[in-house]
Amino acid sequence: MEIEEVVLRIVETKLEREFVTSFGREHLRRAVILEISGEGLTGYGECVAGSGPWYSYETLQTVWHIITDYIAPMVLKKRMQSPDGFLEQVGSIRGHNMAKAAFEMTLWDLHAKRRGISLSEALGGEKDRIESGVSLGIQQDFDSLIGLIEGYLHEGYTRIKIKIEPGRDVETVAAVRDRFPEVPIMVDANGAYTLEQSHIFRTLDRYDLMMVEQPLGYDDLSHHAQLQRDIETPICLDESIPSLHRAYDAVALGSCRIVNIKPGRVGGHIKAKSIAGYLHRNGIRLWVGGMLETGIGRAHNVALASLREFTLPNDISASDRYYEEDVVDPPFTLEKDGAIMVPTEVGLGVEVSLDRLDEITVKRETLKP
Ligand code: OSB
Ligand code: MG
Repeated sequence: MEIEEVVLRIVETKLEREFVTSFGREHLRRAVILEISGEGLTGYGECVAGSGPWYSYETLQTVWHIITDYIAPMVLKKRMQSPDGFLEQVGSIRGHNMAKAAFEMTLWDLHAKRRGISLSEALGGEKDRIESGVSLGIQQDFDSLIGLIEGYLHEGYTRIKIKIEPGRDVETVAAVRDRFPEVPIMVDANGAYTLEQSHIFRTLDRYDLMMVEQPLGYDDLSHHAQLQRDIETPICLDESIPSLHRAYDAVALGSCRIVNIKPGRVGGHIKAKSIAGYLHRNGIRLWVGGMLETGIGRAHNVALASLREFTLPNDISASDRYYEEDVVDPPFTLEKDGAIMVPTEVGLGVEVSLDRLDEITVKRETLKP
């Protein structure tokens, strides 16, 4: 099909609750949203790049630049049978996975709509519901953390992820474990520690955590391998796995036992599927991570998580955990058993509310061949 138009926007929306990690705090979420149209159909996608280069070097502005100045000119005017050819078309662009992923994922929605099937089906998903966990930012004090966890457990979430950083780790985990002896708990350090601090993770071994996510630096696979040999708790990598080649390295070195795959981090759905397939065959357990997406990005993550390789609870929570009003209708909600249903309608399977999108748009540009 011919791509006739690409619309880029930056949207800005307030998070229900400030999100604090070892690399920063966020109250307003800004994101690039993409619309790609052709033959009377429109696909939607969302870019996971943040306002600053903290989680990754990409930012809203680098994504805007790479898409408008490089990706769109390479792709507009070209006939596109399916998203398969896209990565090859933009293969001369080094890195910038988040920009590529946003475009590729938008093409997947368009492709599924053209075939008249759901995105989950287009990707080869088999599950009709996915397991939902919740990720909590660093809190001011134990009481607010405990109170927050109580609330989420009451809502039905079956796994709690707590962000940690040096100085707010062992005591926090001990307090939470003491209050909730049976709840599946994991921690995420977003790369805030070094191998010299291994003793902290040896101590955390006492608290029966499901995993510790990204304890060491984002580019440090060999130290993760040393740490994994030293502790019992499985290490889960997030930032350290941006590509299939890093996945090969992590398996070869023994850097982790679990990986959190974010399609936006690895360059889109096709890359996510190939990394998931490889890791699954090599005994690494998987789940789908999140980046505080609006309903558009969430719908993409839900579709990916419906593949059978993803066996652990995902960082995909209900819409109201992130935003008072989502940009999709219906919003994502939690079932009684803590699951999220995989939409079965065509494409993303949820309606994108253009009115809501316009309300929160702060910048917009239309590109045509
Ligand atoms: O490390 O998983 C992370 C959000 C922004 C940047 C990095 C991370 C996160 C989360 C949020 O943990 C998970 C979610 O979207 O529910
Ligand atoms: Mg993480």
